[in-house]
Amino acid sequence: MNKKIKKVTGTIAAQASARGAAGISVIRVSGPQTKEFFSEITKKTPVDRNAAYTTFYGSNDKEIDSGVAVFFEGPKSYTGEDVAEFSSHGSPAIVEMILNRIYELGGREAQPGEFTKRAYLNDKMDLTQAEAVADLIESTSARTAIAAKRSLAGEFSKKVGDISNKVTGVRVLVETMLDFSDQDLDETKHPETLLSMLEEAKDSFEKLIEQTRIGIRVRNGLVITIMGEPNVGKSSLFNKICGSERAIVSSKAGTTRDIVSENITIDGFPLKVLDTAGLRYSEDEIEQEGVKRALEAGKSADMVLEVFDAKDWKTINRENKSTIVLNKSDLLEDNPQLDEPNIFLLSAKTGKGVDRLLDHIADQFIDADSHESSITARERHLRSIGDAYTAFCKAEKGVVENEALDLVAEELLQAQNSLAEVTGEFTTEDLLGEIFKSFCIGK
Ligand SMILES: Nc1nc2c(ncn2[C@@H]2O[C@H](COP(=O)(O)OP(=O)(O)OP(=O)(O)O)[C@@H](O)[C@H]2O)c(=O)[nH]1
Ligand SMILES: [Mg+2]
Repeated sequence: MNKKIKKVTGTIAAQASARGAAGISVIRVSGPQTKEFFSEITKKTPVDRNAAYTTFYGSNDKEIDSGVAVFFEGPKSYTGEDVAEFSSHGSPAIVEMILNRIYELGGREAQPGEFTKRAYLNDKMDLTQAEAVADLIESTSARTAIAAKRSLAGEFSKKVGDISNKVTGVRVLVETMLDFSDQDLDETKHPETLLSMLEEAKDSFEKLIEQTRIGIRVRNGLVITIMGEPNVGKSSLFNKICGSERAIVSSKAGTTRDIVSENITIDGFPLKVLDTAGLRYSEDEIEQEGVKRALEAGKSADMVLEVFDAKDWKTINRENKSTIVLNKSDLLEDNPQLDEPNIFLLSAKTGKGVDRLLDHIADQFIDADSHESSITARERHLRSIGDAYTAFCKAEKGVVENEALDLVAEELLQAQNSLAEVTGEFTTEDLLGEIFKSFCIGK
């Protein structure tokens, strides 16, 4: 495993702004021929970090448009290479003409995320920061955007780096203890010191795992699945929560078949809400499949809202149910006595009581919010940190149980390597391909 797998070659170009008609479109160029392309297209000599108002020239020196051209001399640029940005009028036709001129001059179309991949390969950022670029672009809520910005600024990498340093410290001590007998070691290199260092590193590991879990939630959003028997008003509640008539509502039991999903935000946090088919036995194959999907969606949800008709409130089995919604409260004649905090009596029809449920959902984010330093993270990070932690715990057990220190050192090295996967110090071409393919072109 080696970070610098392959240096990328060629000068790449792509539209960096969104496609379609716009006030302004930005075309970005990066690579060794950038200066040459800049001079050909603007008929001006590129000056580092200077914004020049200029004419853009196409093939045969034909004028295409006028706009602003900026040149960033490498390595002080986004990608670490020479970079140019042409801001033209936002017509897709103009963008196409400028790009065609660049291709004619020997440039090629950038692959998805290739600018950021170059930034990573040229040590302008590590892998978690590169991923944070995508998180930031894709963020649909203010909280996610702020957390992604923190990861981009290197806060996540720093947390990983701090633990890696602690593991290195432990490893160095273990290696020293391997090489020298107890008598030759001063008191800073004794087993008690080793144990306290292990304990400190373990604490940091556990904190990081928790922060990473929260980071994944902040990035992906909470998934809330609405479940219950047919006709209890699941789709009505779904529509109320989402503020739209997205799901079909009808008095016929078994209306919803497939999963209906909607992304919303509550207090600036992203949520994905799923409406599901009513749970019942059915001979109908399509309905059976719908029920199967509903059960699967329930298993993978962060939170399940179990909906019932409020008239049945006395007979509901409350065991093992996290959030119970008693719907159709508007049809009740007498008010049930309910004081459990996880039971919500409401009417999806009138909206009464829905706010209390939304507050309860928002409370699930308190953890994430209380983390001033919340970052965005991915499952991939949690897997590698988890692997590192497992190896680290084996090392700790080895020390406590007086196992051979060379085995302990081996586990610590394994822990370090797994941590290095997070920031991309060690990585594989496959992983890079996987990460950057989800980027948009031009980033
Ligand atoms: N009075 C009253 N009627 C409601 C309320 N919520 C839903 N309904 C009615 O109950 C019926 C079923 O509503 P849906 O939202 O389609 O129920 P569902 O649980 O999604 O049903 P399936 O998709 O068949 O599983 C419809 O006629 C709704 O108008 C409520 O709070 N009060
Ligand atoms: Mg429904």
